[in-house]
Amino acid sequence: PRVIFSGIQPTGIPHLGNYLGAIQNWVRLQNRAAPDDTILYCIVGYHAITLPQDPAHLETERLNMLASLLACGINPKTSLLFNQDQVPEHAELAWILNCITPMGWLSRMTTWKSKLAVARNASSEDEINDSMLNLGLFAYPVLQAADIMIHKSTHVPVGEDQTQHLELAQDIARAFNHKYSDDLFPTPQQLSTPTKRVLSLRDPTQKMSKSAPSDKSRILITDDPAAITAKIRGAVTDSISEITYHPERRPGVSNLISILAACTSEEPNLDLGTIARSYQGKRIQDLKQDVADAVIAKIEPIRKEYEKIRAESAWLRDVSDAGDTLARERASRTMSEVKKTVGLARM
Ligand code: AQP
Repeated sequence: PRVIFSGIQPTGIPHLGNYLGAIQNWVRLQNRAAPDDTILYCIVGYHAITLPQDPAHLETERLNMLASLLACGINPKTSLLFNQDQVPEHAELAWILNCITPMGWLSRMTTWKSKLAVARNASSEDEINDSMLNLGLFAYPVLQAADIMIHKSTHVPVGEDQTQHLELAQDIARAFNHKYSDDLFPTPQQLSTPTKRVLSLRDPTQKMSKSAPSDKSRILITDDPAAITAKIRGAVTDSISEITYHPERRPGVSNLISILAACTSEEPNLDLGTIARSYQGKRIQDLKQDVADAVIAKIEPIRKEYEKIRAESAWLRDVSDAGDTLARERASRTMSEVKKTVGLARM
């Protein structure tokens, strides 16, 4: 039987990239699961605090994320939906994994390298601006590995941008098994979505992201039709009037075509060049109008559901308490095995 696991940071309302790249697939997996599959989805507060967060704001964002996942179709009766930060075993296993993970493996992570580059640029001298980097940020992928491993997960649905972290989790699981015990942890497999990385609407060389400074760079699952239309109309493209699909040369237009395909079809091998050709003789405004309509059709039911669910605070807390309790029971069973394996069992 499969153990399907994934997580998301409570760093803002999910955007179209989070939805098309991850959450939509989580819902599909949940709805098509075999009776003996276990499905776990969590909100990873411990990851969120690797960057500065205002405590009151973080509390709100955690509830917003819970409401968002439920609005997108995660069913707490079939999926174990919980808060990673309420299951201390995640952090406890991360510590043990820290002790077997070479620093070189973490230095190679592109997410770390880009954070390092930003810190270097922010510094007046050729030194690193130390205050922008912390140990948690460096060890972020180890905590991810612990999240996956503490539940003995076999399958991890994440966006294409997470492949390197998932490969690291596989290496860490293998390293633990090799050092201590041959079969305690399964090697987790990535389950990718057919959707390409969704790019920022303001800077199509970057991915769409919750924490990018401009609100106009992302479409949120809570945006109303007018906001969606305005953001798509304002999407940065290029000066060529023809519509063609060229992700490298024309990332802005190609991103719009890819969003259109993802919102209108479930076909994984759709030829995006064919879609582009169907716009021959048309203007970029025509494409943008179709993209806006397709995104609205996808997002509007979710937005309405979110408004309803977010008002039910008592129910949200019940869902969260029930999930946290079950996840903790599960995680503590693995933790006992791990502590025994490494020589830290109860005396
Ligand atoms: N632009 C994207 N396109 C496709 N998939 C994406 N994901 C994120 N951005 C895109 C997928 O969303 C899931 C949850 O991501 P996360 O919240 O854990 O962290 P992240 O990848 O760092 O996402 P953000 O939106 O960029 O958040 P911030 O700005 O807080 O760092 C993952 O499965 C990811 O693949």
